[in-house]
Amino acid sequence: MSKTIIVSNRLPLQLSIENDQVSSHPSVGGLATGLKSVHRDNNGLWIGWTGLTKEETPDHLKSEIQQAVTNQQCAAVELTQRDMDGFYYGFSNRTIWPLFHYFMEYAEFDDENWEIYKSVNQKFAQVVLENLEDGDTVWVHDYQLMLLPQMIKEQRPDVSIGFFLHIPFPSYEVFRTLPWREQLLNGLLGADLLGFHTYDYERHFLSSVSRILGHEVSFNEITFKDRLIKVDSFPMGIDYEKFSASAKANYQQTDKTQSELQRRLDLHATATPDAKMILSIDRLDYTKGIANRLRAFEHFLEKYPHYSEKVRLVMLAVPSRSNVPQYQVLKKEIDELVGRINGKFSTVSWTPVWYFYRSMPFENLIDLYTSCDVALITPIRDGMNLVAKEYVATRIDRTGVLILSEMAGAAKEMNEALLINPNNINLIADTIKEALEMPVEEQKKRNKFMQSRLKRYNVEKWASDFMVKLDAVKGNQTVVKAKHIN
Ligand code: ADQ
Repeated sequence: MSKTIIVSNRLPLQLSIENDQVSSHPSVGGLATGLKSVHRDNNGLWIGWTGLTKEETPDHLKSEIQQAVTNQQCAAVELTQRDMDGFYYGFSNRTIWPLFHYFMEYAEFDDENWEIYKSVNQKFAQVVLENLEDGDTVWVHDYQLMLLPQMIKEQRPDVSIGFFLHIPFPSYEVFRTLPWREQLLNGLLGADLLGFHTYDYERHFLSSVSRILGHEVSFNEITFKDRLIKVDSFPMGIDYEKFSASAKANYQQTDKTQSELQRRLDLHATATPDAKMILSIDRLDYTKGIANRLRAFEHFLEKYPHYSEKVRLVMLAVPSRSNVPQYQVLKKEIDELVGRINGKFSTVSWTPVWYFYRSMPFENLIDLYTSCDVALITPIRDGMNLVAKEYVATRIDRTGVLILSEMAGAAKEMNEALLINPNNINLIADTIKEALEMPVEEQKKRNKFMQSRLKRYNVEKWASDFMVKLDAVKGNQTVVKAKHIN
């Protein structure tokens, strides 16, 4: 029986070693949820890294770890600390990530990291090839594995390969600055179907293929040797049912079962009944525009002083890539901005910014989504941004206002949000005021449209659309080949 092999940098499980015991939990992230049906239904296999380096894995626990991985229908790629430094923290997150998000000044061009990136992609290819059987389909994910499609195709031209990029693909003018631009494009062209979140990213990719490699490119097809490669956009959705059902349950909770966070949020609402809460949630990343968001909130408090004690920014930042220098600088900048705003505007009974620097369990995330009147999401660049979608999905009574950066892929599908340019501090400040004062009827009207779209194009539909298209490409290629032979 043929199967689908999913390949991503991290496996959809969380492994930990405590008191010499291995424990493993399935991960609850968006990708894991979205691909659940592909993974489970088709006798699937998921290949990736466990999260533990070779050095962190004691020899006597190796077989136990192996068992935990196999139990979840997964296969592990073993990576050393050097691999992680050069491939993940190095080439992926100091070269590709900044460049593809238009932070060109942050992009490092380091030959050694590039060599490690290649060799780690080769390690992934090795594990894929060991597990491949005739008729299998391979779906590769994201910017860490851009060379993998070609590495597999060279060994197994018969296999159908899909690739999805979760971050933006930058314009040709930015992409062309990369010293290894040809190699990366050739790596990607090993795939039969390439998926992006938006039509713009798709166009940027096609333009780079045509101008850098000189291949023939039409509307959404590339002709390369005797192969026809399809390129398309598949905007990723969320697990709508999970978010809306959890929000419903949250409304029905009694005091006893409430989380500590929810009690504090309720206390805030009771103590200051006409005060509003604005929510900000992201990984602490320079692409997310967190510093500009704080500056805009500060400007809002200065420009509209009658909002003193009447509004609070609840800001959750999840620690991320904290050994990359730019992330450390950003952390310091955010700490200082929060301190400055709270120092300047706080009163005895009011602190304008509540700042949490940590990850939170899912229930707390729902507490925040359901309690806040406005979500302020202002990335400088973002492939999609699922937080924006999750916020709208949890608004059971359809109240709530989403302020969203036009630089997030999600803005393409969420026209009813208040769209802003994340670099325009004055505009964001005015939009915060507009959001706080938006009539309830208008809030409901806007959210109704967005909710029905999110419900239809949920993450399962995203995954199944991709798989259906990949199957169709395979069918087309067979027809094209047959024509060549005739
Ligand atoms: P990310 O940059 O990680 O993803 P995003 O799409 O917003 O950004 O996804 C973050 C996820 O983490 C959300 O599902 C959210 O619920 C969760 N999360 C956020 N804060 C949390 C917290 N404090 N505790 C627990 N969970 C938290 C990349 C791209 C995006 C693209 C996605 C999917 O950068 O642009 O949308 O992949 O393709």
